[in-house]
Amino acid sequence: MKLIIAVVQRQDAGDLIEALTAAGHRVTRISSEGGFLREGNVTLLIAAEDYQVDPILKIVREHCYTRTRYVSPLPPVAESGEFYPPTPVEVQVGGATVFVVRAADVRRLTPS
Ligand code: 2BA
Repeated sequence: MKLIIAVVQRQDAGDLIEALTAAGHRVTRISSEGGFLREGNVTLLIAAEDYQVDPILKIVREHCYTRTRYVSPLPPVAESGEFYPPTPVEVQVGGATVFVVRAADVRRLTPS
């Protein structure tokens, strides 16, 4: 059994979750934020049997797109009176960052 942790862009999350649930997978959506861009993204938790991992990754690949973002880096330390307009740096974000980790067990607990 595996736990798939997928960090995806918010714009892709809705369609991806729909496709995963339509294929019979259980998904938990967590709102998250990337440490580099400090922008909201979405982290999905998907517990799956080993044989389901490749089909799940295929669905993730099909629904997550690469997008270009521009980041303004901090300007260098300037002498007083000098002005350095920050030059935006191009960054490619996505498709998805995926961690596949071994899960010992998945239990759904109900009151006995
Ligand atoms: P962020 O940390 O906001 O990163 C957004 C994008 O910025 C990254 O896209 C990457 O292209 C770039 N980037 C990140 N750190 C950088 C750095 N130190 N120098 C230059 N460029 C950098 P992705 O690689 O597609 O990552 C998208 C999001 O996935 C990340 O958002 C973060 O939330 C998550 N992520 C990526 N790699 C991770 C890792 N090793 N561990 C945990 N989360 C990760």
